Amino acid sequence: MIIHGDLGSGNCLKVKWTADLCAHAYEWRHVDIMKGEARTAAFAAMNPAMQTPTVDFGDGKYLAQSNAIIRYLARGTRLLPDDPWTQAKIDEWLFWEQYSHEPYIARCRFQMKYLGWSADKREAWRVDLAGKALERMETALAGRVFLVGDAFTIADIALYAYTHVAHEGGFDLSARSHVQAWLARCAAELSRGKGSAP
Ligand SMILES: N[C@@H](CCC(=O)N[C@@H](CS)C(=O)NCC(=O)O)C(=O)O
Repeated sequence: MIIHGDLGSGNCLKVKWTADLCAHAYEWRHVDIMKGEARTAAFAAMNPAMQTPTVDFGDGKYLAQSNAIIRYLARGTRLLPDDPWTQAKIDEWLFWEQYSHEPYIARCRFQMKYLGWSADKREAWRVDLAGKALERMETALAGRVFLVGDAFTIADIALYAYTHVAHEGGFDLSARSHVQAWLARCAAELSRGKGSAP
């Protein structure tokens, strides 16, 4: 399996972390999107959306969309328990992350970290929605250890990806104690090492 991605991208890191925890063998191929390396005909042949992460499974099968990829890689492991209701609650977070979190927090981070914008150049509406997303997480994590059930799952991986670097998008997490404690728990899980998920 070849993972095409950039280690500076939260969407790509979700895939690396999941592959590592599940002990999937892979080759990492760096794609520099700032140099247009995802906008080539060769890349489009793998993923017509021309985005990273894209995974080449080596048998003519390609998969894109970070949350679809981690869902596929984590099947049969503790990161995606078999129980249908648990999976549905995980999916709820995965869809929410892509529609109500990533477009605001990750985009502000991209503007500041990659385009060199100052915090005040960010669009006010986007900053507002990013704040609402972080507030939703703070509320959801009050009295909880992880986002779904009592255990670390791909829901946590998906949300950790851009929440742990929210400060790079100009967001201050210091007043969000539940999010901060959860980030530390996620970091500990991610550092448990290759193959710890099954
Ligand atoms: N919804 C997609 C978003 C992927 C995405 O936006 N990828 C960015 C990097 S984080 C990218 O490859 N952009 C290349 C481009 O737009 O040219 C996912 O979750 O994988």
